Amino acid sequence: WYFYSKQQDETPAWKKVNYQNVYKDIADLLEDENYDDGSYGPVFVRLAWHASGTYDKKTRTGGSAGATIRHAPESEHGANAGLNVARRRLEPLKQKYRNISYGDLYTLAGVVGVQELGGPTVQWRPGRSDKQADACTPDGRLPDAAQGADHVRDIFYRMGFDDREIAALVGAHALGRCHTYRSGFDGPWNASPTVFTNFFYTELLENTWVPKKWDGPKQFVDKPTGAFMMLPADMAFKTDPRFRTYIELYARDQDTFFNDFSAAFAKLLELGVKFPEDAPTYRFKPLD
Ligand code: HIF
Repeated sequence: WYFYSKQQDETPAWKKVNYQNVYKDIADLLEDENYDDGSYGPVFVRLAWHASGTYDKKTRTGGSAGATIRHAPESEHGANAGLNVARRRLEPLKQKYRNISYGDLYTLAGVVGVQELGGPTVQWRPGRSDKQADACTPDGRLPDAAQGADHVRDIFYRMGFDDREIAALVGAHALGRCHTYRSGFDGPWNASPTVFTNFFYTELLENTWVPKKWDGPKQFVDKPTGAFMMLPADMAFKTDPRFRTYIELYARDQDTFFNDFSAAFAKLLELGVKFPEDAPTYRFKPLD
């Protein structure tokens, strides 16, 4: 058996994956004219964030390392409603690249979503190793959209972010939309939900937002058209004076937003991950 074990391949699984190829294959999965606004990019970004945003810096639990978001009960937490759609879309790539971990696949899908929809490049490292269901985090670690600035701070400070980083992250709500059958909320934040822009900030500041008249949960719509929405938690960035300083900055300076978002999103995807020492940092080129 000594002989046999000597001949075993000792290369760790994460080193056997060509991540540039995975990037390209994820990018090829984005477009689908029959899905939502035509792209899986936004829901991939949400998957990457919800896989990572369970991190608690005090207990050093949660985060993307174990990809516990794919297991019940975490997969069934209310905040994660609808993310099975994103995981199912990515599953063929897990089969194709057997050596990639789910944690790496889900976070890389978030990078692809941001970059291929026109956002900044986001540094990314491989080497997360998956955990089983017993490592699932308790419910309640992701933000409740019905609440305000104090709650948003509680949640993101727990992960280790400061006000500027939180304000930079929230710009991702330029992407995608709310679905009544997932969160109960309804509608996109702006007119181009499949393009990464600083429109979250410009729309938030420039529009008059009024409570939507409906039977659903409290949310806001823009006054002239009613076509766009804000969550109560989004509105907190306009009313809270310390958040508002950064909202104004990112509304007038898209480059600063892109730089700050890139750094904060990369940090989010790495929360709680112990990378192998020789894990390289990638900066993938967006495809043409
Ligand atoms: Fe979201 N977010 N998010 N979010 N989110 C939703 C959708 C998206 C919050 C709540 C919601 C972030 C922070 C917060 C994206 C990305 C990010 C929805 C609607 C809710 C309710 C889900 C649905 O019905 O499909 C709250 C309360 C947050 C704290 C402020 C991050 C910064 C903005 C961290 C982030 O990156 C994306 C993308 C979507 C769109 C998903 C889609 O399917 O289109």
